[in-house]
Amino acid sequence: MNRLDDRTVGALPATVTRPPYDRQRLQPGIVHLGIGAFMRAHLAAATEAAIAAGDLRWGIVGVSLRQPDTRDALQPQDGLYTLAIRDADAQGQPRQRLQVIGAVRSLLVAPENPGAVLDAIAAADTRIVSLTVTEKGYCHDPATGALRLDHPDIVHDLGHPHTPRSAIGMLVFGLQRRFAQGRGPITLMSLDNLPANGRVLRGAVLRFAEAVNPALAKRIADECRFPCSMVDRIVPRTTDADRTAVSQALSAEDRWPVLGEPFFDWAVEDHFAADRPDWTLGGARFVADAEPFERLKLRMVNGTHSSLAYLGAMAGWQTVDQAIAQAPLRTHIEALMRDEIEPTLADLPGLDLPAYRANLLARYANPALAHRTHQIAMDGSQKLPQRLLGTVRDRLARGLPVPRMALGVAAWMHYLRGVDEQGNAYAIDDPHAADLTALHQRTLGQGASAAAVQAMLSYAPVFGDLAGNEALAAALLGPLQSLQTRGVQATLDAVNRGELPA
Ligand code: CS2
Repeated sequence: MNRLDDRTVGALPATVTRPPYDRQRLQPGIVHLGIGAFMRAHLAAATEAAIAAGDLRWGIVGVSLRQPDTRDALQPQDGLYTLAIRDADAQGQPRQRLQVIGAVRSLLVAPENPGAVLDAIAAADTRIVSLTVTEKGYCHDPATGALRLDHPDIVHDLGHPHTPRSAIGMLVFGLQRRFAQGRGPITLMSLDNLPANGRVLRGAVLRFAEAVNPALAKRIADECRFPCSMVDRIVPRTTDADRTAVSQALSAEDRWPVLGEPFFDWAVEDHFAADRPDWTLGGARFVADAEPFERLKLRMVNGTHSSLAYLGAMAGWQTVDQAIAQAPLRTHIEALMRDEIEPTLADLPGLDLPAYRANLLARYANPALAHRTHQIAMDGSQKLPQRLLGTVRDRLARGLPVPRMALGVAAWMHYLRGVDEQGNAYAIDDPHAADLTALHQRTLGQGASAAAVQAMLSYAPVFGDLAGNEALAAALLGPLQSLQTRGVQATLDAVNRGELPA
């Protein structure tokens, strides 16, 4: 089978959408740090639409921060890859729509050549540096959002201006190079699932720059822009079976296609230092303030996703569609949104919350994605604060009960025991895994008790000022005891019957 590349792309089956422009004329305009599956199914797809409409100034320089595997797969394909949009037809049969994306113009692997990344940030053509580096890539304290100057990567980077390894170090030393070369202003755009992601990025960059040189920090603050945005598309990890299925459908080998749902949303603040692509052509919306959109998405989508993932993974429900097909879990997730999350959301003009909720349940039921609950369960320490604990704080401050929110938090704590209800062991994939599993063993591992719950709540990087909170501790104890003794299914039934009030 031929490999997908610039030569073979013209011969693909007519049903496959491909770049309708001359890729030789594509100029670089965006440097993207963290060229994983999510970015390739989201930012690159929206940028492709702008390029396809004739604006050839927005080719993407994709940077991998750790592994060479994306570059190794895509470079021999001239940067081309397939986006497979998957859902089910009217009969419930899985189907896919294939599009070959041409927006990725070149690929870099930061550890092999950090200087090339700094040069790309400094390059005259670059007007936007975007990031999908996951929550932990910001090297911040998840509970407060502040950059940790004691983070090992940050400590390393402050001493190695030519060979930084964190995204924050690369940005600051890249900008230093850019200013030294007299290049124009630039936008730094986070696309990660963090509240006020632009402000978190700005805070981290400025704090690092301050430590390098206060004048550099001032210049960045004056000249760079950091728009916040809300991004939404479910993108499961690509499996070897997906590689084979997509390659067969193309009749050409694609070593790294990405999969996504049809749903796409991106609300981005129109706050750029220089120009930007017209991403509305790919389904984006430019907004004045992304915060209400972020809060809606982080709490409704990611908050319920994480709750579902911990409960599902413990019960042995391997994928999101399998989990949401369990009636007690579906009842719980729907009521969690309606009764506990939605009352904490501000009114968004034109937003129909019941319709949003119903659509989200339908997205979870998509049988063609096979999105694994353990994948979503990873990095819980980085995710819980903005996904679950913000809602918990808001409700507790208003004296409102949190029985269903507490079940999600309890499920995360319970998940730390590292073995599901069928007795299958799994690794805790989390930057704080060592601390958290040790804490779990000393506390909840000895049986759920009021003291054990308080000890878990005093884990400051996750819970911050919630340590010692009596109302939350009380709400967690019942679900934890029930999860430990009766399991997920019976606990869901009890919560759905209102038997575990909090
Ligand atoms: C998921 C998200 O992996 C996870 O933690 O909750 O990646 C989720 O699929 C996206 O944010 C949806 O937009």
